Parts: sequence; structure tokens; C-alpha cells
Amino acid sequence: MLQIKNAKFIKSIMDWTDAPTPPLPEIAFVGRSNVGKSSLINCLVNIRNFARVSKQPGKTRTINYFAIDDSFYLVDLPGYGFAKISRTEKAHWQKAIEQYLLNNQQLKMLMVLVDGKVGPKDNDVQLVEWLNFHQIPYHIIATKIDRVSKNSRPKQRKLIGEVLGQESASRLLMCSAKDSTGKEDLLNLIETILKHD
Ligand SMILES: Nc1nc2c(ncn2[C@@H]2O[C@H](COP(=O)(O)OP(=O)(O)OP(=O)(O)O)[C@@H](O)[C@H]2O)c(=O)[nH]1
Ligand SMILES: [Mg+2]
Repeated sequence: MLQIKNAKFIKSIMDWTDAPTPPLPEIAFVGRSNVGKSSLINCLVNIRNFARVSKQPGKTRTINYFAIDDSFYLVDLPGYGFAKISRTEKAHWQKAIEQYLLNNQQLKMLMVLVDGKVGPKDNDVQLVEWLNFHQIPYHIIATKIDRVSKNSRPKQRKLIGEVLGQESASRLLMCSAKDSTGKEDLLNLIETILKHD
């Protein structure tokens, strides 16, 4: 399993062309505001409040780079679907994320996080369709799975897979930043992605 020894915050940017140097492979996390992107990054690196977490949605408003053992970057993207921001700001973020996803050659995999209990919303479905259209490699992660009883998880997994049009729901990871469910699987997945790069 991938062992993370050193994690450090590098920088926050708004424009993908300001990506840090040296260029390293990037694994990015995207999803609705409050879905648990920052929490999952904290769980992976084992540092509480490493990537900022908040009860208020819309905490992460920039593209945040974290260097892991000087060999790759974890990238925390701003959440979408947050109602309480101005239209202009929303359009601005959307553009920034789109440009990042379309142009960044260093992006090796996008982790698309959906709430494991709530299930995918319209904007999650739209994102996945957009990623399919642009052939951007992604992996679905159901978050906060501690809030779904163990008995209901297989059914929930199948449902999330179906709504997002995934042929194989078995590839979908179920994670909890709270009790670290799925952490090893996610670390293994990242290791595999980096190896095949
Ligand atoms: N029960 C449970 N709560 C979680 C989990 N992960 C995150 N949360 C809670 O969900 C809220 C949002 O978590 P964040 O990690 O800030 O979510 P985010 O996706 O980074 O949100 P934005 O930065 O606003 O886009 C916080 O109150 C977390 O404590 C989890 O695995 N289980
Ligand atoms: Mg965040």
C-alpha cells in the first residue's frame, strides 16, 4: 500500500496555468460543496485540518495543491452546487475548474465525490456526462458512507452507479473520512494510477 510520509500545502491558485513547479502527476478531488473533499484528503494524509474543513459549504474556493512525498500532488478543487454565492462568482469557478480539467496534462485521475447517503444530484450527473464527453479519466467515490448502514451499502452502491451511468458499480469506492472506511482501497488506487503513468 502507498505510504504517505510527508504532505505539505504548496499553494492556492485560481488559474490552472499557475500550477506549481516542478510539474508532478496530479490526483484531483471534485464534487458538490460539502461532499467531503477536504475531509477525505485529510484522512489520506492523516492530518486533521490539513485541507480546510468547514460546516459551512463553499469553504474551498481555490484550486489547492498539496505535495505528497515530493512525488505527486493531491489537488482540492472548489465545490460546485453551492447556492449562496453570486452568479458571477459561480461562473468564474466553473470556468476555472473546466479549464483545469480540459488542459492540465499532469492530471492523472479525477476523483468524483458524491454523497454516499444522499446519492448523486443533477449536477453530479451533468459533471459525469461532461467528463465522459471530454474523455477525462475519473473514478467515483461515495463519501460519508459511515452514515449508511452496512446492510444498505450494496444497494446504495448499485443505485449510485446506476444514476451516474456506470457500467460497473463494483469500481465505485465507498469511503468515510470519519472512520477511514475505504482509505486503504483509495491509497491502493492512487498507487496503481501513479504506477501506470
Ligand atoms: N459523517 C461524516 N461527515 C463527514 C465526512 N466527511 C466530511 N464530513 C463532514 O462534512 C462537512 C463538509 O466536509 P468538507 O470536507 O469541508 O467538504 P468539502 O467537499 O471540502 O466542501 P467545500 O470545500 O465547501 O467544497 C464537514 O462538516 C465534515 O465534517 C465523513 O466521511 N463522514
Ligand atoms: Mg473543501
